Amino acid sequence: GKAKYDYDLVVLGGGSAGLACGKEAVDSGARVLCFDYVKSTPAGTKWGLGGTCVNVGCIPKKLMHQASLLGEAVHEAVAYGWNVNDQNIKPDWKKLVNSVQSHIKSVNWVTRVDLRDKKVEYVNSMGAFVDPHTIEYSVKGGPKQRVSSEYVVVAVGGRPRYPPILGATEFGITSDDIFSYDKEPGRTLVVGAGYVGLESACFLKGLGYDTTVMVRSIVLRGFDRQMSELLEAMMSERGVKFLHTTIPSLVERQGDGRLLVKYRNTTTKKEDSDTFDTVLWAIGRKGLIEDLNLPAAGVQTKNDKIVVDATEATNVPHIFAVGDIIYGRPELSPVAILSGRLLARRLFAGSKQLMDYADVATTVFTPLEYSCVGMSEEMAIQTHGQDNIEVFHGYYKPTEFFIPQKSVRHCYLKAVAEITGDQKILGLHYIGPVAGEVIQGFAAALKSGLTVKTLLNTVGIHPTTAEEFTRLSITKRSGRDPKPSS
Ligand code: FAD
Ligand code: NA7
Repeated sequence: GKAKYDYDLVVLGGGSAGLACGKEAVDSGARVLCFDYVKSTPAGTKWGLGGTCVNVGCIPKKLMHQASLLGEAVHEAVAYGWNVNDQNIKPDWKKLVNSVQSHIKSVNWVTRVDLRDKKVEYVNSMGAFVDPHTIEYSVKGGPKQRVSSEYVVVAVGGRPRYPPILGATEFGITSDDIFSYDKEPGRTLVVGAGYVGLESACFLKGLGYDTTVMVRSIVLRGFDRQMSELLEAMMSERGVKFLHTTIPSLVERQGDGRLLVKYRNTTTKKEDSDTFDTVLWAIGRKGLIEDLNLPAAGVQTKNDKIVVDATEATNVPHIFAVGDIIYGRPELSPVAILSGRLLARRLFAGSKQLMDYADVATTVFTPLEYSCVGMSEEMAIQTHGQDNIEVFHGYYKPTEFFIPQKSVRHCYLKAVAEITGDQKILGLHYIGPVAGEVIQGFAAALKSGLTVKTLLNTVGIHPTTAEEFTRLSITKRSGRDPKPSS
């Protein structure tokens, strides 16, 4: 008979979460329509299908990170006997941006073809609720149209925030602009010391631009304190400057075109100012709930996010939310993808499996990267008590650092474990080369109940840096020096 609704599933947002959910639903026989639309930034930047990760997040970030690492590697190559003239080497910013953007364009294209092949209908438009089962949209300024759906999945993600100060949107840019920025960043002020701020500051510094990070409170709030401070020290060693306990108050364009930033140190109360070519806001992201007309559907929100239960259902049982738009969950692409896919399987393939948000590994892509899985030391102390945890730690020297005499001062790792029995591991933390590659495998082990006993009975792969995890013999409690002897 005639279906009650036009579609089984309408997905709002074609990013990591929405596309994964839509594609999986079609695989289970559902009729799916996906809306995706990108509003341009105040600086005029726009992009294609695929969401934040592909266009203005993980992917371009990793490419710029790589570009910056290669700059370091050129100097190391000389020590290894390569005849390269490493004096005055400079990146060509425009060429880098072009390379990054053409990769993104190819991913946009593949994404589109994939949707067509999988028969996920796609409309390049914003979608908004008119009632709990009906979405209104219009294509390219055309007339308003409506579709109805049995289920609606909200996967609209977020966008960078701007501070409420004069000149912020007019003169500042964000991570939404930097990866396609058509002029060289030059002397740059990065405001915000979260994950995005630190990564941006590092690739800009690595590419040769004078970079300052303005920190309101502490770097990497939410991450392990010791590791975060070590990371900051590593950045300082590479010449990234920090303005501590400082907040901006004004951005102005000077006669010479450069940007004058006024700011205030909240500890000393001192006002100051400096001049930059680029000001990059990295003060966090806000969920894109404004354009959804959620009141028409009766969906509950908290701050700028959507509240869901363990099944990703909102307070309206047939409306769900996945990805960055969910309140209180990690803002990471693989989290968005897996939760979207599992939701589709529950809706259309009879699955009961819930998304497990615990022990999700993550990496901060700074020149020495920081990766971790599980609890920070603070969290372990808070949940288990100081007396019930043991922290194994050590500094180490990557073999490949010796020849170019690269600093090993910040190569450090630790395992936070229960103190009794086989010492179940609660968290693993590593600063060093290719941290994400190192931690990914250990993340699966930790999810399988990894203990210190097992870890120390695992034979290492020599010579790697990951093998340091199999040699963690010094506990913090012992007071022994965690520095390597050789
Ligand atoms: P998004 O990918 O943001 O997709 C939402 C889509 O919906 C967007 O295209 C949006 O324009 C569209 N939309 C919004 N409202 C509507 C509407 N009403 N109608 C139709 N469409 C709408 N994660 C990692 O795992 N690793 C990383 O290294 C990493 N690096 C990052 C670096 C940066 C600079 C940033 C900003 C993020 C990074 N992330 C990283 C986070 C990752 O990008 C996000 O977690 C992920 O993209 C979230 O996916 P999503 O589907 O929830 O939202
Ligand atoms: P985060 O992790 O929320 O970090 C935001 C940073 O900006 C943090 O250091 C904040 O300091 C700082 N901040 C926030 N508001 C202001 C204002 N008004 N002025 C100055 N500084 C401010 O966001 P990110 O964008 O880095 O990362 C979000 C996610 O995207 C992350 O989880 C990744 O997965 C990708 P605070 O600590 O609040 O004092």
